[in-house]
Amino acid sequence: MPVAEHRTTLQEYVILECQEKGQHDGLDAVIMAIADGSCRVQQQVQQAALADVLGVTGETNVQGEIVQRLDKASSDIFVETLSQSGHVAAIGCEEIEKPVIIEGDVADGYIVLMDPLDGSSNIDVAVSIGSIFGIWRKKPGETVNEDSLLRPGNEQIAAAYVVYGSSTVLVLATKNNVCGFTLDCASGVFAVTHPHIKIPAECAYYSTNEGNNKVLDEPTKKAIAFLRDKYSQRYVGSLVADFHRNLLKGGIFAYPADQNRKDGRLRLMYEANPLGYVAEQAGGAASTGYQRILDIVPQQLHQRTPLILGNKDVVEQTVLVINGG
Ligand code: P6P
Repeated sequence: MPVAEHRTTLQEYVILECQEKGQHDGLDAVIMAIADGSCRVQQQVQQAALADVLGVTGETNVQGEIVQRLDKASSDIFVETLSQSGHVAAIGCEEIEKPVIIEGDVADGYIVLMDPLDGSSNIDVAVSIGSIFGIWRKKPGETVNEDSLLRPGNEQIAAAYVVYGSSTVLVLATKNNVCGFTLDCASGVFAVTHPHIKIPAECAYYSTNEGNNKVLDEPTKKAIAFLRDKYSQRYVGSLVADFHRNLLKGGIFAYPADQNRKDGRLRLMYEANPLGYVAEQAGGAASTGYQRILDIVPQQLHQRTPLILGNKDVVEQTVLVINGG
């Protein structure tokens, strides 16, 4: 019986990564809090109807969207694990209107912006969903308040997402390094399965809601037509699932602004910024169609943005078409 090879665990990886990067003390505790929370969320997602966690809470969130019971449960789980990590000073969350300020002096803490469960419209039909996290370092000596969370994406020191699909995969990005870990559900341990992720040079797919085509402005319609002519369409309707496939196989995701959504649909702080960071560290790009996502100076915690995300050259070509090139 061959001895199973030892796969580096997420815990081992983050400790080494923090040592190599330096000045990332406590980041390993934050990442493990995300991992621990995602194990608990995964159990609920997999149980779903059996555990009577489907359906809606009857509330609407700050976005004005109907809150799925799993949205609320996931938000509560990650707020708990991150708060208990001992290294998180504040949390911004899609499901919570105001920032969660962690009491006590988390001197060298981190600020985490999260979408605890993205794609919740897919929960009831057993389609892949995900969790998204952007991580900023608290400014030294800063007393954290609401404005502390309004940091541009180019100041992130790490970002991560978890996709709850046919397997549960956590992808962690730090400077120049993107690595994927798969959850062993029996042990609750994430082990390395996708080391040194770089988005493939060849773009294979484009992901967009073609149903919105009728409400796009003309330059954006031309950009989508450009993509349609060159690539195969794949659209799950779950940002994390669409992005994860494009990151591994080569592709571009586009949710531009339209007549009904002047600022786009997706959120800057806890969707576009974290995934834009992952994309850039894997050799890709993220744009609004007019500027780099990570350069946006945020004005509000829940502000939205148009998003074009994936292969760097295809993002650049798409931006060129949108701008009349
Ligand atoms: P549409 C899911 O609700 C979500 O926020 C993203 O995960 C996804 O990319 C997008 O909305 C899908 O939006 O308008 O195509 O249903």
